[in-house]
Amino acid sequence: MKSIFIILAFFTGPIFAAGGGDLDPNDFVGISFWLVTAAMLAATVFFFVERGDVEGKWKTSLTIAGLICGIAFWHYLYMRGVWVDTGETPMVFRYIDWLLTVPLQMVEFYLILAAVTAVAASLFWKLFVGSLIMLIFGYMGEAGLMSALPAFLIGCAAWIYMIYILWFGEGKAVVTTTSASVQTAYNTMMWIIIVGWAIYPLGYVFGYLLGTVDSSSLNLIYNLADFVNKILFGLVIWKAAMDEKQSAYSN
Ligand SMILES: *C/C=C(C)/C=C/C=C(C)/C=C/C1=C(C)CCCC1(C)C
Repeated sequence: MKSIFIILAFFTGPIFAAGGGDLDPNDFVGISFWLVTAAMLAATVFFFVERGDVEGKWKTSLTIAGLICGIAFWHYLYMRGVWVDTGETPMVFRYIDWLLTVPLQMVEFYLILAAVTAVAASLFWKLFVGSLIMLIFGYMGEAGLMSALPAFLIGCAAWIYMIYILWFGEGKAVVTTTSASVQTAYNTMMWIIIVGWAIYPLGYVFGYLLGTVDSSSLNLIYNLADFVNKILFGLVIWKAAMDEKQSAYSN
């Protein structure tokens, strides 16, 4: 019953969203906005419905995965509108979305660890500050508040710092002692942060660092990146929860 309300709420959401109803069939960037919007909605519903089917300690993680995709869905409705109506990059919506969803992904990392072991809150705060620095400098570079290249390099340094913390720092030390499914989830999330997240700076390079500003490449690559990183990230957690349930039954 509860899930029916959730599904209804998400299907009525678009009524309140911005315009941009006329999609040009040749506008492949606009179409990518449209596709990712639909995928985010589907993923949101999926994570909220599946939440009821996993063990207690995974429930909050799936809730957060659903929130991340739901927040992105909401922003994509508007981003598509800006792109279709003006042909311009919906930069402010994009960064507001990231500012909300990236810290939530850091909460996910923290929860996965906290579900199985004692983990210092400082781990979360380091990741949180790292992600803020990465996004603030990315924004300054894109908005022209700072030269594109130095802003990019500082953003990359913050990203690498986060990888370091998770791979060699507190994160790694704790996860070696935990259950197999948690360990697999953690490692896969690590690879998403390294390989999946690398798509974003790639978008920035194509968008801003090759001479002229190329908003088509920028938005196309960012849309692909969001699709991979938000949906896949949640699916990894969902799969770990399912694997653990399976092995509990077979014991
Ligand atoms: C759901 C949204 C996510 C996971 C957004 C992630 C964004 C990034 C990893 C952005 C990275 C950037 C750099 C590493 C350098 C500066 C430019 C950015 C902000 C695009």
